[in-house]
Amino acid sequence: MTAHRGAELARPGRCVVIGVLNVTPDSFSDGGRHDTVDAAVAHGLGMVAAGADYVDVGGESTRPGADRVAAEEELHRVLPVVTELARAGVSVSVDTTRSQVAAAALAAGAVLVNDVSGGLADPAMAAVVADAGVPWVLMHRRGDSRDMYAQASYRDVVAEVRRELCRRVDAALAAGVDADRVVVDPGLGFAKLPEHDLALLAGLDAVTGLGLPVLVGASRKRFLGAVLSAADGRTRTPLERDSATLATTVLAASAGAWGVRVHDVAGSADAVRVLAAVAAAAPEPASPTDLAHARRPGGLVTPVHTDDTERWRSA
Ligand code: PMM
Repeated sequence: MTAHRGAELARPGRCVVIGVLNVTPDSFSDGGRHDTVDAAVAHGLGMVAAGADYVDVGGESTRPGADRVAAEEELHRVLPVVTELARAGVSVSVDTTRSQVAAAALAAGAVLVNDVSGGLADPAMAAVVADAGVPWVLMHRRGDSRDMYAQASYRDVVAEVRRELCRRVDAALAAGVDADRVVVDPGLGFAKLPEHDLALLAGLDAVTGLGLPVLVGASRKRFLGAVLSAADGRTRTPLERDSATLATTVLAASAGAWGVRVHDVAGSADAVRVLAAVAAAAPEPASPTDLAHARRPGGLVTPVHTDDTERWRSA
């Protein structure tokens, strides 16, 4: 069973950056790059030095068409890396849909469970997360990596993803998971075509409007390659999509996302810190004196941000 210790969700006062560490031979972007424990741990530590708040360790590829790996193999890939990083003081997230893997990773020191199935793949996952008292990322998807594009059909992708995420949250809360520890993720690229990913980014307000922390995982994904395809049809390789990813980090953080999950940590870590500094330099809301001046004979008060347009409109 997992240790009863609990962990709070990181809230550093800016968008959180989660570094991706896939210890798989075949993930679409970084598969096969960290094929020894030492190499994976070194990469994880490097991401923390570059500004990552969490390192997300995954041992099963979610690449479209990928077959599932056995639980024993997933454990074998993930556990030594989680153990070493946690021992080094890193906040480790485990990217798994299996309760058995989550429980073992939490016992080895992981502090967050990132579940791309939103709890659907393993009915025992909710109890493991509730028992451990750790944050749980519930990501939206339909089907699994073998068949997800068959279900990439939406009339209104933003509304449907929002509704389906709500169901996953309801199920998590009903299973005893603490509402303060639930994060939702629209699941870019999972049972989504490029136009769906773009619509979800454009409609992120509808997801943040749920009032829960939102994680966005756009890093190096196919839709960015599609946007940037050259006139001759050549699309960027995943490794050529980091500056495009940075644009999505700025967009997500500006829309109020709790966090972004990225491969190139340095760029996103810098970007979210700059955004936070700019936000901190924004003018204070109007003082009570300003509000008194803005009071209208009819008893109406202009909005707290008494900008000229608002004054003009209500004059
Ligand atoms: N994407 C991937 C894997 N895990 N987890 C969350 N919460 N959100 C994502 O968008 C997400 C994820 C696939 O990307 P990868 O193969 O580069 O890890």
